[in-house]
Formats: sequence, C-alpha cells, structure tokens
Amino acid sequence: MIKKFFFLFLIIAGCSENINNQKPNILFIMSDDHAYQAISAYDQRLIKTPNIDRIAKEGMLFTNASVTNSICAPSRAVILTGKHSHINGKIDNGKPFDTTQVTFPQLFQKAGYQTAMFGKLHFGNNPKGVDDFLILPGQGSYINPRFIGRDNDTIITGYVTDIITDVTLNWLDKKRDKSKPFMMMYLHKAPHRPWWPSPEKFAEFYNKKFPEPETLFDNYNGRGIAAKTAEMNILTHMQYMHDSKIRPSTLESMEKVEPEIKYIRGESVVRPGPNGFMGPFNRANDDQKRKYNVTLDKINADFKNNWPLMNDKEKMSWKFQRYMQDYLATISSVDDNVGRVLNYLDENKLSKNTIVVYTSDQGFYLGEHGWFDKRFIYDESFKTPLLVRWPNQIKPGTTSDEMVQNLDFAQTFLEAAMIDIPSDMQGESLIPIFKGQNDQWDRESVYYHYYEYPSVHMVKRHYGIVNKKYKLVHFYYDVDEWELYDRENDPNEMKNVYNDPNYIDIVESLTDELYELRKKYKDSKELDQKFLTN
Ligand code: SGN
Ligand code: CA
Repeated sequence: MIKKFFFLFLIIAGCSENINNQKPNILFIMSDDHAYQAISAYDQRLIKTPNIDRIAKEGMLFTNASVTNSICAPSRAVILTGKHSHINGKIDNGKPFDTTQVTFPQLFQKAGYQTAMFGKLHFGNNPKGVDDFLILPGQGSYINPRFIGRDNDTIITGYVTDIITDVTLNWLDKKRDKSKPFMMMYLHKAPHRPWWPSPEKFAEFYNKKFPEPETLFDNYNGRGIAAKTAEMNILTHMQYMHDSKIRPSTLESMEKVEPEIKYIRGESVVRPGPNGFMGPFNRANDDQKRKYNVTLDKINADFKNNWPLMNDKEKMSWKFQRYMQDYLATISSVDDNVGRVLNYLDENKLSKNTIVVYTSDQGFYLGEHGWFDKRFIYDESFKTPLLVRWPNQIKPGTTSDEMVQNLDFAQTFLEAAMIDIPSDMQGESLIPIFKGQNDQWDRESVYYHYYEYPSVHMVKRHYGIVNKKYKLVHFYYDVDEWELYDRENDPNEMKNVYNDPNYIDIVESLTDELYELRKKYKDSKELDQKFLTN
C-alpha cells in the first residue's frame, strides 16, 4: 500500500516538474560598470573570475554585445522596456523613469511567473511588475547600505555585494512559490565608483600590481574635441580622497610639500568634484573601520612618502594601480557571490531549467585612453559583457560575435517564456543565436545615442552606427563633428579617418545607413532638439 502511494506520488511530482519545465526560470545577473576587460572569460590579464566564467563555459560568450546608451539608468530602462532611450524617455540619469512605460517584468508577472528584483535599479522610483523587491536608493552605498523595500525601508549591516546576494538567495529559498517559474533580477552595485571593496578584498588587492593598457598615456591626437574635453582622465580628473582613498589628514600634512595639493583634494581643474569624501568609509562601524584602516594606513604612508618624488607619468601609473586594486577587488566579491548563486541553483536542481545571464549596464574604461568612466561609443564603454547559460538550448563553450544589444533582452526572455511580445519593442530575440541558427539573425549594425551633457565627466552628446568593421559617430550640441573608426585596422580607435580620402565610400554608405537606422528606430533631429530643452 505504502509502495503504491509512493509511486503515485512520484508520478504526480514528475508531472508537475514537467509542467514547470516548459517555462524556464530567468536569472538576470547585472553588475554596474563591469568592464569586459575584467572578466577572465574575455581577458586574462587583470583578474580571474572563475564563477562568472562558468556561465560561458557552460553556455555562450558574446564578444560584440553592446548598449544603446552607455550610462546606468538609461541602460536599465532600455533593458526593461526593450525600447531605445528616445522612445522610453529615460535619456539620462537625471529625471525619474516614466512608470507608465510597460516593462518586461510586468508581462512575466501577468503570465504567472514569480518575479523579484534585488539590488541597484537607479530609477528614482520603485519597480513595477515584481512580487518582491529590495532596491538601493539611487546609487546606494557599499557599506551598511540602506534599502527601499516593498513593505518598508531598512539598513542592513555588511558589505553590499554580500547583502544583495543574501536577500536574493533568501527569496529563492524561502519566499517564492516553488510551484511557479521565476524571473529574478539580481543587480549588483559593484564595481561602481568609488570602488570600495570589502575590508578583506581591500587588503588582498592592495598588494597586487596590474599591467597598464597600451593607451594609458593617450594624448587624444587623432580624435576630435569630444575626446579631448572629456573629464575622465585618471591623472587629471580622478580624485585623491574620493577615488584613491587618501585621507584628508594625509593631504593636510603634505600641504607645504605639494604645491598642487588643492587640486589633489578633489577640486578638479574644471569643475568641483563629488562631495562626501570617503563616503563609504564614514558609514562603517568601529569594527569595520578598524579593518579598513590597516590597508588605508599603508596606502596613505606610500602616498605621503612617494608622491612628492614622482613625475606626471609616475603619478598616472600610481593612480592607475590604486584604481585597479580597488575596482578589481570589488569584482572579486561579485565573482564569489555569483558562485554562491550558481551553487544554489545546482544544489536545488534548478540549473537545468534556468536561463542565467551575466551582463553589466555598460562597459567601463580601465585606463584605456587614460580614462575611467564610460558614456562614449568607443569600444570599452559601448561594449558590455554578456554570458548566457541555458542547458539543452545553448551548446556549452560557444562564442558569438553577433552585434547584440541590451535592447534585445526583453524580447529574448519573453520568447523563452512563451509570453506574447508587444509589437512596439525595438530589439530582437537572441534565441536563434542561442540555438546556433545564425541564418535567422540578419542584423549587421546597431544604433547608439548618448545624451547626458553637460554633466559630470563632460562627454558630449553623440549618436552613431556600429558594425563589425566600422564605427561612424556624430558629436553634436555645442560641436558638429563626425568621426569614423576602422575597427579591424585600428582596434584601439586612435585615429579618426572620417576625412581620409580612402574612406570616402565607406563614409557615404554608412551615413546613409545611419539615417536609415534613425528612421527605423524612430529617432530624429526633432527629438534631439526636444531632449536638448527638456
Ligand atoms: C556618479 C559618479 C560618476 C558616474 C556617475 C554615473 N561619481 O556621479 O563617476 O559617472 O555616477 O554613473 S561618484 O564619484 O559620485 O561616484 S552611473 O553608473 O550611475 O551611470
Ligand atoms: Ca553603470
């Protein structure tokens, strides 16, 4: 009798498994400002990220994934709506997201999925279409962060990357209805500026030395006004207190030794720097401060002893190392935590039926062209990491160089979940690429449009078209400059060949194509004008 019941139970359990199996779970992992150069699946030179790499090893690595507008909140709005910035209205980090826009989590929720979002959203309002959420207010804090919850706000003691993972795992394990498929958005704040690691990683990475990129000492000859006037150079715009973690007392004590000390204090040459020196540190409790101080003491002693003896080239190298130590330390925590979540999926037999995506809201400069930050259509900020695992659908260990974008996520997830795709979404489902059916993918070029200017880092407004071989860009607003890059012959994008007679035909055909793309995506001069005044 007991045996009979047991078999009956097995059959029923098996059936309900099957029903669930038809609809895959989605685990969307996104970090903030994570450069593909800092993922070992892409580049071995800076850091090992074994857990993130696992997603590509067991799935697909995209080498030409990009964003449509390389800045935080606009990228998130593109992802959630499947529409370009000029259509969803979120063109820059400034005004709040228009919550009358339809986002894909709402469609998942309506279709019976369990939905949740944990971490950084940066919309200025709460997410719609999620059963549960806990998000950072604005940029959020690295240490003992405050969160906005569905029911109430809370401050959680600890390091932000660990905490976002804890709440994600808690929801997966204890809070969701396990009879339904889930769509989870697990969104890290790291490695965003000012790159504050956990105390342990801070100590570990302070001892490391990293290779400099070829273009660290770029003088921007060969490019236009936009590259020359951007304020994101490591030597001239990165701030000693806020970014390099030099204490005010160290600077005070060096005041007489160092004539440019005022500028070192964070008063950048052109515009005042961010307030809140060592903001994250000031949120730490005594125990946390004690741990951070061990490394801060070493950094400050080194700065005090060696800085006055350095020339500009050495100062650039010193600041680059400090930058990499902290930036990569925050990524090491992200990687550890991604490992925790992947292990949870394995241990709970969820891996097989879950699409795991790892991406960033955009790329980032790790010293290329002497820069930090993003915004430009140039490769390091235009491209973004993308690794996708979907067992039985994606062949493990595969790579795709198709021109895919963050614009494509919404449609991809909806198709995977067999939910109707609204006809006004502007991307394409990536599923044919996942399945290796590249003949069903015919996109050759993508459209880009960046707006946030004048603003921090002073990157001028521009739009452009990119295909595998070329990149054509129009900088506008207070300039009217065109640039063309030959991506195959000049992968570092050092030479604008727009006026080179050898490229006349390319310029002509790409300009036509660019205007076709603007038409296709419903962007226009009138809209550019509208966004200048709004
Ligand atoms: C802050 C940062 C900038 C960064 C913007 C946008 N300064 O203002 O360096 O470009 O955010 O970043 S900070 O020193 O205060 O961190 S985004 O990822 O939100 O778009
Ligand atoms: Ca970002």
